[in-house]
Amino acid sequence: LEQMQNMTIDLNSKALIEKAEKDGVETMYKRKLGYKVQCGFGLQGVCCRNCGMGPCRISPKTPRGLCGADEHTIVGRNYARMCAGGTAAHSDHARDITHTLGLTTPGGAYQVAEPEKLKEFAQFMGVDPEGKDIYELAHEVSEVCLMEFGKPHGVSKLLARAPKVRQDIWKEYGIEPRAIDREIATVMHSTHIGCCADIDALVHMAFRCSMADGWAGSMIGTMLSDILFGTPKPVHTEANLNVLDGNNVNIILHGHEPTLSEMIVLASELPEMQDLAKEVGADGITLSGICCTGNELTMRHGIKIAGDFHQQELAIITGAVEAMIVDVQCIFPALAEVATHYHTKFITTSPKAQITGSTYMEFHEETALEDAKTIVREAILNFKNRDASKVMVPELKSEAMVGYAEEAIVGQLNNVVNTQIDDMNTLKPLIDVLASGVIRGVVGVVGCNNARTPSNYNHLTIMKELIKNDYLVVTTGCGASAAAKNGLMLKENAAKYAGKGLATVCQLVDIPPVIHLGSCVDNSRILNICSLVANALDMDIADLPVAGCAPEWMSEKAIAIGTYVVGSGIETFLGVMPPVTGSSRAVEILCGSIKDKVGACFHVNEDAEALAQDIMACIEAKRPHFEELY
Ligand code: NFS
Repeated sequence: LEQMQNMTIDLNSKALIEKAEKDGVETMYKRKLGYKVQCGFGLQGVCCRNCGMGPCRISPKTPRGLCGADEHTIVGRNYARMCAGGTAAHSDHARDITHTLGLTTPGGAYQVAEPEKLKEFAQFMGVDPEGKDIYELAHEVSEVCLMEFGKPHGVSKLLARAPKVRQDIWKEYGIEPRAIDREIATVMHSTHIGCCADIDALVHMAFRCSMADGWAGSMIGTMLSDILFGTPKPVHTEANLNVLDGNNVNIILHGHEPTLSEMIVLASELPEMQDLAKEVGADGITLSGICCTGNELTMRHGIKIAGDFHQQELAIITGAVEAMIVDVQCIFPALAEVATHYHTKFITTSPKAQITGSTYMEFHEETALEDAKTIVREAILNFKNRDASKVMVPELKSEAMVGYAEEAIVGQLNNVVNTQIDDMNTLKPLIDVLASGVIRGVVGVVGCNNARTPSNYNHLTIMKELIKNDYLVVTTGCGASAAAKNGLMLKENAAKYAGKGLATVCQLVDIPPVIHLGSCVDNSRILNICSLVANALDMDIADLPVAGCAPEWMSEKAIAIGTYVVGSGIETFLGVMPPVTGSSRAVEILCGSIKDKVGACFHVNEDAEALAQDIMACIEAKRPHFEELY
């Protein structure tokens, strides 16, 4: 038990791991015990399963696969395929959002929440909004964005948001992504048996594909989500499993796409559903979120964050959850088994993520609200099956301020006293505090939980160290949940955790020292902010005192993100080694020479304290150049 409890630093999680043991329920923590030794070939990325002659594994005795592929080729192919997998996930999510924009109708389930943002974006995408009805325009923009997935000619239109110098760098290295689907298909083709066998070319392809994630798929996903559901604004919330309410029907939304979760929110607020909840003996309905759906909902509605990736099983183990509703990505198939020990309905909704043992209630955007009502009703009616003797809602939760979109950050910074601001959208305050060194730099600390490190440990260690030393932290994904659960997203805690400079800025500007920027798809907001600042200063993104960090990354999506962040000229620090160490050449390129091409590279250190120091040293080294340019 103690061994399992040591795999997380979250006290609620520790308590629930103990409960799981008592209840005889297997969790990830238990399974991890069984995986003492993980496959060394896999860890190094030198196992090739890309054809039926294999699997081939590179070792000193067998330095080549049956086709003759060496370790560099195998590692390069595996890495490129991870990038393709991640790009596919983010972009297919974005595709669904894009289709949904095409389904908007006045008064319908899906509407245009941000007409001005739509018009601006339409213009950017080459669609003239003049004289058009807003819904006509929405449908046209939807079509134009869908073309970004499969257009036969040209490169991503969204690259134009980046500074011109950056665009030139991409052109020069040849990583301007063409249609999103094409980049994914190209990687799958080139990594097929008997195709690309050159590590430089494989890395190049991995970068171009990942660029299609950051500078097309994810960016479209974020933009259109804002247009459909509203641009997030700072809002108060609470985080960690104590947000579950013992007297209410508890519905947890887990997964990624706001198209489903927004409808569940709408449905559960309907008087008929509230009445039904009372009829079954509950006080009301509590919605909460896990993973990125949780982030999207908390950003836009202040809906509480139940937990992060590593808490999904534990949430059910509280015994207080009527339904865990999921769509796509980061969903443990284990939830089906865990749910059998309690009354919880594990409801899958997407044809893309059906899971054996779940209750499958397919969700269609065309009949969104009706589908959502059916699902919510199912959850409410399950309340009577709750077994009080199995309920244990753990004690802890934290308050947090979340919901800082680009607009909110710029807007808040305009509150800085004593700066002459003539233009409401000026970035001057941010730039001033950065240039003067009051804030030393800005670091995006993002990404998953990984069972190779104690859950949340790397995130919190690094965030705390950074803010203590006056680095502003922005965060997304499960990193954001870690910060929210631990009080780092409260301005009131700035004095306690942040250095003097940052704490002062937090008070003046009314921001927390760690800023919630959204889901992982919303990492595109980071690209946007960097581009805005770089453009305003007539600099390249690589000139800015910023860095990216994924302390506990685990998914292919995270690898794609890391790769496009590096491609965007931002130094990127990983707290877990990706499976590339089997190729000295791959490591040399990714952690070194790629910098000659794109102005940044990866840095890996599995010691979180040391990684934080590495980040700060890297930014400090950038500062003189930045100050000089400024
Ligand atoms: Ni991001 Fe969202 Fe969490 Fe990792 Fe999964 S939820 S898209 S992949 S685990 S941060």
